[in-house]
Amino acid sequence: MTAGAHTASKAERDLTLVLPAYNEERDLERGCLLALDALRALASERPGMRWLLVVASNGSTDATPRIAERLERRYPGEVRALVIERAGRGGALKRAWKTFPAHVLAYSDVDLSCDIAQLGALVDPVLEGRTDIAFGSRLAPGARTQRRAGREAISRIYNALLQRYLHVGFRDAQCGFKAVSARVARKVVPAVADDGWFFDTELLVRAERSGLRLHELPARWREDPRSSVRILRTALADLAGMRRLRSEL
Ligand SMILES: Nc1nc2c(ncn2[C@@H]2O[C@H](COP(=O)(O)OP(=O)(O)O)[C@@H](O)[C@H]2O)c(=O)[nH]1
Ligand SMILES: [Mg+2]
Repeated sequence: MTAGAHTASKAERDLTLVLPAYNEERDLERGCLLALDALRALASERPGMRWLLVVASNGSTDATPRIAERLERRYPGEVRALVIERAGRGGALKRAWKTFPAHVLAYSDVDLSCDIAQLGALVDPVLEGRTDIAFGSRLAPGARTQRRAGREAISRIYNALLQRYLHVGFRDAQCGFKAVSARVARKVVPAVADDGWFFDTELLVRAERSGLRLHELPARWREDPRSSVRILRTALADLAGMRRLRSEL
């Protein structure tokens, strides 16, 4: 580990990777096993690296929490299961990052739509102190993105609105593959009011406005057509979030 990483926080762990999970009984085990493989591979190339995989579920009505607890029992010291009362992906991430502190706090969608082989490329710039936030971007040059035309169009429109109305310098706020430093987790994450899907956007906008460094990683993204996003409701919440941020910042 570099000095940059160690001055960032007193946390003992180098990396906490969270899988936020909502009704994921079908995909959770597969996602967890592949994420474990990726973490072990990463650590084998970085001697002494300490990491933890956390499944953070809330609001699930299926077997997700039980599967997560089974995985925790099967992989002691490597997997932890966290069950949170209130629904929403952002709130789950906030809680998991706070409960399991590390020099780098990351998350990936359970369906691993963003190629988990990119984990090293995501976390290394933060671990080495070269950036404060790294995140997958499906709209950056060099990205390889497969998704339905409708989702692609909505994503492009949404990010164009962010550029126009909030003057952001990044291209894709919503990719489910992000990593932040312990400092961002301490200073910026608690200021993020949104606990749902807008959490990602608010985190990036607040970090950029605070003068922190953002690193966009061209994503290799293959959409899983199964989705928990309710498009209309989420789009309206995103617009309300944009309006709120514009008045607050
Ligand atoms: N903990 C938690 N995770 C959620 C919630 N809603 C969605 N997720 C997770 O967020 C990730 C992205 O969801 P997904 O349906 O794949 O979104 P999409 O790829 O944008 O269509 C998945 O890992 C979901 O399980 C929630 O309320 N709580
Ligand atoms: Mg998905």
